[in-house]
Amino acid sequence: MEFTKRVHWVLPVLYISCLAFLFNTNNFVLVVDASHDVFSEDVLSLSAVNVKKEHRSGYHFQPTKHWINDPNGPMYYNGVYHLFYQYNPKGAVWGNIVWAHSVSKDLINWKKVEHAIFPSKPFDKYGCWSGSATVLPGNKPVILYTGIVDDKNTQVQNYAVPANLSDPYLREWIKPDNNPLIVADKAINGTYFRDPTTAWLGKDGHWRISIGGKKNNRGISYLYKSRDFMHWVKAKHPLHATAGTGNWECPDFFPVSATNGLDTSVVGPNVKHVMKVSLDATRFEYYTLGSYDVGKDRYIPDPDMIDGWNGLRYDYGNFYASKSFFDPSKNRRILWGWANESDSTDNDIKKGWAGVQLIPRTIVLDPNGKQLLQWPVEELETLRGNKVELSNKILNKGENVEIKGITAAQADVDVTFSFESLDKAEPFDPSWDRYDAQKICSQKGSTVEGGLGPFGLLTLASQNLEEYTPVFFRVFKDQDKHLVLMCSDASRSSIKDDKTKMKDGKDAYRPSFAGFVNVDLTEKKLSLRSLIDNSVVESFGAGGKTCITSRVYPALALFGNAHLYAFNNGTEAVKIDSLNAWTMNRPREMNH
Ligand SMILES: *[C@@H]1O[C@H](CO)[C@@H](O)[C@H](O)[C@H]1NC(C)=O
Ligand SMILES: *[C@@H]1O[C@H](CO)[C@@H](O)[C@H](O)[C@H]1NC(C)=O
Ligand SMILES: *[C@@H]1O[C@H](CO)[C@@H](O)[C@H](O)[C@H]1NC(C)=O
Ligand SMILES: *[C@H]1O[C@@H](CO)[C@H](O)[C@@H](O)[C@@H]1NC(C)=O
Repeated sequence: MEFTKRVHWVLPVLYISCLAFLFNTNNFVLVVDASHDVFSEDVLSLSAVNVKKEHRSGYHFQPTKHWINDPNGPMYYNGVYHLFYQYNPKGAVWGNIVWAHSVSKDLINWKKVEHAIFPSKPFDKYGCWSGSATVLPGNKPVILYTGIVDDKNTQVQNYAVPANLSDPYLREWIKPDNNPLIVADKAINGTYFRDPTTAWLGKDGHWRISIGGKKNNRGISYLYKSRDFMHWVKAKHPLHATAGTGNWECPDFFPVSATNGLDTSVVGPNVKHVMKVSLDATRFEYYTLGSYDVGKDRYIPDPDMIDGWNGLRYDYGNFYASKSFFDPSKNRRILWGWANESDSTDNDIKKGWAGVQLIPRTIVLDPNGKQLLQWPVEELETLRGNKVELSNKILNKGENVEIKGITAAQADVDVTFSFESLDKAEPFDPSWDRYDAQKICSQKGSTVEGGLGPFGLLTLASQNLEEYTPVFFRVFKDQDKHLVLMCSDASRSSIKDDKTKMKDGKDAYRPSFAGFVNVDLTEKKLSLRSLIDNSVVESFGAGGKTCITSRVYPALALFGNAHLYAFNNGTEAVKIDSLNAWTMNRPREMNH
């Protein structure tokens, strides 16, 4: 993807080579609707002298310093997982992007190897942007990525192959001279033409890929076909397109089942397909479930799917530019997503780093056929250390219980709440926008007393609750059904006020992220798992039906001073049926 924004700030000329100005936001100048965040050379290459440890992740993937964004080309090859990612080797802002490369045998311990792809040829001289890997028959991996060929952001699609297939880590990648493989034709605006998917093989023996873009305000997933992977022809119709959605970045298209992962080429009467796009306009990721008409080579969302800004999201928080891959060693599909900082650019530069990759998630089809279920890969459990348990604990209105005995700043907590009745659920105000869960959560936060809920966890809490990030449920009654709202609310996450620091001049970005949970309440239970990691709170509601990630920067709840509570602020008592919480250890090896 391209790091674009609605509103862009560039540095004025006087600012260049004057580092003192870096921390003074007044020197930023507003430029509306440019295509890029533009930084001067000095900022692009500014290496923090001391990388700040505060708020760095303990077990989420993060390089030792500098900027990262999209995960690229994840794959499993000969017993090794490969993660490539967009990386600025020179500073903590977007720019100078290369494909950094790390390898792992367990998705948890990562070893950094040489950058795999970096600008060096006419077909990628101005940038090596996102793409995907495909393992071709004969066990031959190939990467497709977007190259930038000029200073106008013109995009083409290139390929790269390993220099030595016997190297277990595939350290070196070659970009052959017959690149670029695909250039935009006249019908395509070449500045909206990027992020090729993993290829899938049709019954006709032709490979297919999709590439994201837009025409006017219509988001498009272009379709290209090839017999030999080298010569690509645009199909008559796109794979999919939707009016009014704006530019599509990082499309992902793959089959799913309710039991296990499927290789990207699998089709069949009992297979559903997922079409995911990253919408540049909202900076969230949306998906629909549907069918792939192999005859017409078109994707058709199921009739009950919302195909647009009100649709299902992978995650209702800081989660973007994700990419999935099939892991044949465990027959599963794994999803990687990037979480940007909610911090200001000034703070990112001071910290010396920006961005983490979230914990890889296994994705399957919910047995109800209406959505996906996401769950942290099982390997994460190898990092679990000290454990505490709690069960059958009643929480009356206004009560909370501290979960002691773990490192609350770096923890995995899995809790199931139950309640006796749904009668006290508050009425759902008909004037609320059913699709703006975030707004409802910002009005009905954890401190606003309710009927059934709010109840959940207070993560990264300071001792006297001056700051905390609550992750909680609130149940509403809407005519004949109940609506379950899940919130991950950053609005009280830090007592430190950095209002002046946001580059758009707004208050610090502390959103009350929220989504609804399509869950059956017959058993009167709701479960919640949160992965807490210093500045990351990554949560999974009802077994992964609704996921929300928040990035937060506590001033008090740091390291050993962080606390974890379970709470209830609804008039209906809730019971903690069971709660298991673990201190999370650091991986032995993490990309150093
Ligand atoms: C390829 O990798 C293998 C295994 O690391 C190594 O033994 C061999 O020397 C490499 N070949 C070349 C041409 O570098
Ligand atoms: C392509 O998009 C860019 C960026 O919005 C715009 O400046 C340019 O005019 C477009 N080109 C064409 C041929 O429409
Ligand atoms: C519960 O509600 C009370 C009263 O509004 C408030 O003071 C308290 O902070 C709330 N608890 C939490 C955990 O938000
Ligand atoms: C992450 O950062 C916040 C604050 O700057 C922006 O508002 C988001 O749009 C951004 N998200 C992505 C995916 O870039």
